[in-house]
Formats: sequence, C-alpha cells, structure tokens
Amino acid sequence: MTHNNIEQAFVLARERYAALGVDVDHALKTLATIPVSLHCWQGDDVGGFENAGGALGNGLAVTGNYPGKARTPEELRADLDMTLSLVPGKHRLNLHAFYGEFGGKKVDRDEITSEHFKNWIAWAKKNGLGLDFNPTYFSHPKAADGFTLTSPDKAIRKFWIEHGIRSREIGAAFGKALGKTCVTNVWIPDGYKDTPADRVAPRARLAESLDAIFKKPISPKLNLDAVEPKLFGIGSESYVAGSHEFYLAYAVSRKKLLTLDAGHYHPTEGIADKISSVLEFLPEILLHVSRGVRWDSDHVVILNDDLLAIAREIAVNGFEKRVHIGLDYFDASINRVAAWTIGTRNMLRALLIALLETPLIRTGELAGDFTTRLALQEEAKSLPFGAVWDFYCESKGVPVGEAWLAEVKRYETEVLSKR
Ligand code: RNT
Ligand code: ZN
Repeated sequence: MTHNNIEQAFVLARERYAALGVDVDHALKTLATIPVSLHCWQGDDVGGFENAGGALGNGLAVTGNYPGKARTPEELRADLDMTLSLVPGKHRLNLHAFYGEFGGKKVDRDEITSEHFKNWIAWAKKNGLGLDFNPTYFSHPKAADGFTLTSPDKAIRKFWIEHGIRSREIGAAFGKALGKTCVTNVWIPDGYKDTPADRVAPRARLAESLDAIFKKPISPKLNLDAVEPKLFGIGSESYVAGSHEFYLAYAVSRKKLLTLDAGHYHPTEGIADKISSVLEFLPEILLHVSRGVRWDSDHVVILNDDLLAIAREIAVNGFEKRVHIGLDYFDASINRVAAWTIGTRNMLRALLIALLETPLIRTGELAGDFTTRLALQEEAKSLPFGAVWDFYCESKGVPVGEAWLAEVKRYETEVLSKR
C-alpha cells in the first residue's frame, strides 16, 4: 500500500464515520493513550532465566517446539524490541519474577530484589515503557506438590509469603524508577486433581498468606496489587483454592485489583460482562486477555467476538484508566515474535473498532429504540475501520496491514534461525 492509498482510504473512512456522528480523530487520540502490557513469557515458553531449561510445572503447559526461542535476557529483549517495532503506540512489559538476571548465581525466590531487574528497568527506561510484575509461584521445587501459599507446611508458606513481599517491593521499585505505576499480579496454581475432603482450610490459609504479603502499605502510585482467580487447571481439575468467588470477595474486602483472565472460566463464559459488575465495587482491575480453546486457556489472541466484547466494555464506558490491559498466552508452535505481534495488534484493533462504534451503538438504546440498537450494532460491523487502523499504523511509523509479517520473516532468517 502506498502512502497515498492509505491517506485516501482514511479520508473517505473519516467522512463515512463523521456522517454517523463518530469523531475518528478523537478515537485515535484515545487509542494512543491506552497501553497494553505485553507478557514477557510468550518469548521463551514461560521458561524464565533461573535455571534455563527447567521444566514448566504447576498446570502451565506450552505445546510446540518452533525454533528460535529466546534463551537469554538479551535475546528476549531483542525479540521484544522487534515486536514493539511492529505495534503502534507506547506500551508496557509484564515480567515474571523468574526472569530476573541472577548472574549465574543461585538466588532463590525468597531472595530476589530489584537489583536482579536493573537491566530490565534500564531497557524499559530507554524505550519509554512501563513495567508490570508477577511473583512466580510455579516451576520450583517448593511448588512441586502443587501447593504454595495454601501449603499445610508452615515453612513452605513462609517461603512463598516472602516471595510475595519481595515481589511487591520490586513492583514499587519499577514504579519509582520509571514514573509509571506497576501492577503486581498474584497467581498461584494451588488446587486438587481430585475431589478434596476439605475445601475450607486451603482457602483460609490462602487468605492469611495474602494478608501477610500485603501487610506493608505501598504507595498506589508506585505499585498496585492484583489477585488472579482460575476455575481449574491441568492437574487441578476438581478444586482451585483461588477461585473466582474467593478472589472477588478478597479483592473487594482488601481493596485489591481483581484480575480477569479470559481463559479462566467455563468455555462459554466470557469476561466482558464481568467488567462492569466488578468495577461497580472496585476502582480498578487487571485483564489477562487470552483465548481459551477446549482445555487450554492460553491460545494467541485473535480478533473474535469475545475480544471485541471486552474492548467494547472498556471503550463504551470510558474505562481506559480503570482497566489495566495485559496479555496472557503462550504458543510455541509458531514464530513467537509473530504470536506476540498478532495478539497485541488485535487487542489494539479491537479497541479501535470499539472506540469508533461507541457513539453509534448507544443511540438506539438511549432512545429506548431497541430496533435501532440492533440495526446499528450490525451496520457497525462493516464500517471501514480497516482504513482507520492502517492510517493509525502508518502515522505511528509501524508496518501497515500484513507488511509486518515480512519484517518478522526477515528477523527469523537473520536472527532467530541462528540461535
Ligand atoms: C495461569 C495464569 C497466570 C499465568 C502467568 C504465566 O493460569 O493465567 O497468569 O499464565 O502468570
Ligand atoms: Zn493469567
């Protein structure tokens, strides 16, 4: 596509939207203010850098062995640089604790500090990115039996509580160093494959452990705490201590953010409808935008109805500042940089579509005219948002349309295939 083609298509699209009362320039301005937190773990199959090559555990499974995965922090940052060059706008990176740089030393999870993340901070600063954080409660000998913060063993709980405390401090250090609030998200795998006799005690221990982790006040300008529920995992099909109801109640009573992961519910249960319910009682939430397929909760995010419904809830209600958007999926069967790019571009494209159709789809409802509401919702589906998206990508200096793919293929030949 030439610059002129992009420009002409955009001018026509803008006119078409204007006729419907939609201000395209305003939508693009809003879109440019919405950061998406890219999950570092798509780049190396949730491997981390503690003891490279260690097996992923605790119900997290990555399938595929596409060549070229990042083996070092430098390689992961290079792959992220590549991905970010293909995505319009300024965004964030979401790190997991086991992506620290430990200089070949054994630094256990209860010993980590922000020092181990100084290269990540410097990289984020250089690129104008914000950082988010997650304690890592999996792939560790002390989580091998599947229990961390709910463990009946006091010493194990203590170890993991210390990990949680240090993780929040690292989050606060990120917030301070970058001048951008960090969201630190707690997810634990704890649960049972088969029917438990006691559903109560693990949850009581979880509440107590979380309270211990969150005891020290930290400025919400530096760090925000989030807790992430899940319905079931691989190997925890019958019971997960940190269920939706558990964490919803916990978040409301302790004033924490709730994390809604799109892959953590029943197969036909979306998270879009949960957003307005939860935000009635919590000031802010975190999303893990993902795509569940059968038993897997973490396929690459595509532009489907679920994603559009999530984006619509954010755009229609002006929730951009209250909903922190993070991605959470891992696919090792395709080029990992492409997987990142596809998911992130889709998230942004869904937000753009939602921002563009917002004024339109509200009209009918406000007038109590549900015929018009349905009619316009359907008409909105064929409005020329593609031309607006192309223009936005060009104006932000990133490839337009499928042109990004050639860049990824070149990177694969020049860099990934040599690993
Ligand atoms: C697991 C949770 C969690 C993880 C990451 C790696 O089911 O979704 O968010 O995917 O922490
Ligand atoms: Zn998640």
